[in-house]
Amino acid sequence: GFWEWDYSSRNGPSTWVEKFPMAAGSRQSPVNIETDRAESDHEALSSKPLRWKYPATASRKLLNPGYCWRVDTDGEGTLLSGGPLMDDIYKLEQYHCHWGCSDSRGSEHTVDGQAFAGELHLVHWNTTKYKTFAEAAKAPDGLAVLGVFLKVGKPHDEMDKIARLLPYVSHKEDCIEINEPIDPSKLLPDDNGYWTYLGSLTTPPCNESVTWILFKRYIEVSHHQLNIFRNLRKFPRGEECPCHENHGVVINNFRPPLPLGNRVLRECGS
Ligand code: SG7
Ligand code: ZN
Repeated sequence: GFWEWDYSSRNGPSTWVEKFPMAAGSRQSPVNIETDRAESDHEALSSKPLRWKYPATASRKLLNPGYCWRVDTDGEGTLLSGGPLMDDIYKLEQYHCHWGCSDSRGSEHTVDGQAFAGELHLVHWNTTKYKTFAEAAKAPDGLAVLGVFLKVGKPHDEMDKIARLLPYVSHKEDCIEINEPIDPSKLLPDDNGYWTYLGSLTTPPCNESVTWILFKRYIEVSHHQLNIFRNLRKFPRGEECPCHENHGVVINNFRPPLPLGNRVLRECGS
């Protein structure tokens, strides 16, 4: 069949560049956050605090695209602005997650070389400057992704709403409508200190269109909740598992860090 990118040894991150030349660019994500190197340019970032609004009713569908779980929103009433985004208004398009095979790996970004058990991404697009998500995804200031690190600890109530629905989208291409509201703001840490830098989508086509905003504080999810993520299948319902790797479950769906190069890493708050 057609070549499809994934996270396997065969079609994984090191091979993406063959079909997606952007993956070899100098503004790629994720990166390792060297906390010592972060510039705390207080005025520029804190003069406009980061603010967001996410009505729980905006979370519409839960899907398994075969390489993560994803919640698609209708964007209605959602907003992200301030901080590195200045006065531009971004809307929430979707949120999804990356995780490992064990609790010691799974995040895409690392902090001083340390990986977390997972990383939640809230993907937004700039509605001030662009007309559609697709148009924004091609522009250098088109997208903004909020990243939240996941650490294993106590179960997370809001994440549990997702975990309890995942068995209904166990196979690739499965999709259900969300009826019980899921509030993405409840998936964010209490403190809003963050690191920010200019980067890319972490999956093909690896567009260099993302302003990354990574919360310094992690949230806790339970080992059991992560195991539910690890039970998703990479292949469609009714199909035989085509892959001999890991019995076709979605694990280690993270891209390893790439060089920050001469990009600036900024921080705001603690
Ligand atoms: C996940 O990460 C998916 C992708 C997403 C990609 O694989 O959520 O979204 C879709 C529509 O499948 O790609 C264009 C896009 O949002 C990369 O997003 S990320 O950089 O935040 N990890
Ligand atoms: Zn992501």
